[in-house]
Amino acid sequence: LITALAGGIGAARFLTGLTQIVEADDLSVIVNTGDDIELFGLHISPDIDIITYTLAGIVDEEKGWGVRDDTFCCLKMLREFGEDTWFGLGDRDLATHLYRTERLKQGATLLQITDEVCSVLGLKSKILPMSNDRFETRIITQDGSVHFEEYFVKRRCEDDVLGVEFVGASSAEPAPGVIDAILNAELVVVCPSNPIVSIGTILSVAGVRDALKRTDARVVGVSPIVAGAPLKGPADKMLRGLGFEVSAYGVTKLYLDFLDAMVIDDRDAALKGRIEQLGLSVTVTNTVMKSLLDKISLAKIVLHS
Ligand code: FO1
Repeated sequence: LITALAGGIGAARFLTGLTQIVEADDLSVIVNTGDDIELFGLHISPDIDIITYTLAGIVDEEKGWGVRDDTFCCLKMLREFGEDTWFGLGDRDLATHLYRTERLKQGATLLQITDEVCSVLGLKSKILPMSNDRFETRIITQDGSVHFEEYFVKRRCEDDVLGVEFVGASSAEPAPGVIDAILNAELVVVCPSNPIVSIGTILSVAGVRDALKRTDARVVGVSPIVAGAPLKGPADKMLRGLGFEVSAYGVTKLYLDFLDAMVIDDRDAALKGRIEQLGLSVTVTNTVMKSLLDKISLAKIVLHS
């Protein structure tokens, strides 16, 4: 049994490789819900959808999010009505948000709805929202606090990150199955996702960090930072803004209390000794996943780290 901790695009790429070499029903993925946002009255769970669409083989691979070949007619019409349409909601993708919102109104939990969507899309792996409870990541900028997606998409990560807020973290319970997925796994993989706003959110949910420390599973991290920068997204700005070293070493230190091994990129080979001195084993390999072969090779290395 393998359990992965995942954010959005980086994790989805890695999991594409992993699902080529392990049985899909041996895999559970605990997904960040801190990016969840309400727009036009709809509950949107960007990371859950990215992982679901990717594992279902329907993601728009070029963008890394949304449904392949989607159209944007609804959004265009909303724009004509004068609405602010900074978040790209495709027509097929909107069906997921409409369904989720309707089911939430009927009293279903995020986990139940995720199960339903996965079942319709034929997914064999278990996708677990980190929590059924409201959780919202907000970024403190010079203009005040903004929702993570507003910082990320609307403001294009241009603000300096003065702080990060996890609204709801103190009361968020892990979704049913999250703690068991960590405790019952043989391997836990911390995907190459943003250590603050994708993995940090999951770690802030009650009991998750403790389960990672207690589990007998081997816990392996994959660094999302390569040669001092993330391949995509604002992880460098965030780490720097919060006073952490922007490197595979800095990421390792954030996970040190529960990690057994770390996988870092060839370009960071010089950091191997320093990370090993923290007391864990380090594998150096290509972590930049361009082709399917890159994804599979990395997954194989992680399985044997
Ligand atoms: N990312 C963007 O850069 N621009 C968008 O307009 C956008 C829309 C979007 C819609 C649905 C969805 O599931 C994801 C979407 N994303 C978009 C990706 C998302 O903002 C981020 O990649 C994650 O939240 C970070 O993990």
